[in-house]
Amino acid sequence: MDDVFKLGPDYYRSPGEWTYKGYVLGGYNRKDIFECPDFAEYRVDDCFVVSYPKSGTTWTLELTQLIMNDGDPTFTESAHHNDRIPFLEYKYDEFPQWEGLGILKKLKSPRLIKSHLPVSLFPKSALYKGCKVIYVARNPKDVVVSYYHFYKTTVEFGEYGGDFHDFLKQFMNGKVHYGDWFTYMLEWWKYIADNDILFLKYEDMKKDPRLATVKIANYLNRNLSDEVIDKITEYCSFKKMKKHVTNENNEGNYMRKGVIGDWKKHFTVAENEAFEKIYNERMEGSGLKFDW
Ligand code: PPS
Repeated sequence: MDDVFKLGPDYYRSPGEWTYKGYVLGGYNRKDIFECPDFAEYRVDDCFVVSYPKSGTTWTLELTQLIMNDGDPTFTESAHHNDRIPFLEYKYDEFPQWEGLGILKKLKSPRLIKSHLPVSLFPKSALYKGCKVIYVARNPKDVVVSYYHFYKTTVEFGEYGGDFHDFLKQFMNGKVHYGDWFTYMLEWWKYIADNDILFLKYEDMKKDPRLATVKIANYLNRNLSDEVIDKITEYCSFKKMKKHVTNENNEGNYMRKGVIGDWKKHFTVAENEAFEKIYNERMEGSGLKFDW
């Protein structure tokens, strides 16, 4: 690791943090999801939206839920997104109402599920069953910026009080929830190449949000009119979503800025150079490119 990202032994650890097979996980990640992957009784028409945190998960979930409901926002507007979209591996004493499996079991099919699990920890039964999986990726410089702001404002992360530069070191050393971005991304990327998974990039969604809606609808075999596609896309614009997704507890941290390139306001020149070097080494040969 480049000196720029050298991490001391007293780096930040969030409450209840633990490690499983090399992946750092949060106190809100249930431990039994890996040992007993079948207990959610996955259904063939379940649809997962999977991503490394801060990559556009919430946006993709909202689009997908509206598509599943043919553009009707009644269900979307009925509750905060945490109450209507189960976060599979979430279980936290302070917010028992958001236990992912509890919500999942109450839902009617087809069910929409959020997960940040790396592919090696993802429930195999869901993958073998042929459940739909939509994977959304984002350029990691913007991911780490978004993650830093989320760590600062989120109870489950202990409301991190350090600065961005220390947080970047932790990120580059894989010492944040869900671990090393490069390992996570490359594992999923390999799996995506051989399986029927819809792969989306945050930056493409920003540049052509309507196309993202069309891609998700096609993947889910939903035949929607142009008018409904337009309506869903517009409903999920950053401005509109900020109004209907945030609540008092989470004001600002799910819907912060919603732009490409905010990293330019956070990285120093030296950090950017060191990041580029590591990025090129780690991603070499993957064929995966991002807009920065
Ligand atoms: S989480 O907590 O991991 O589920 O977060 P996630 O939803 O993956 O990522 C949050 C970032 O996505 C931005 N966002 C959007 N950008 C553009 N358009 C829409 N509709 C949208 N919805 C969410 C959100 O603002 C976070 O990025 P940052 O850079 O922090 O603004």
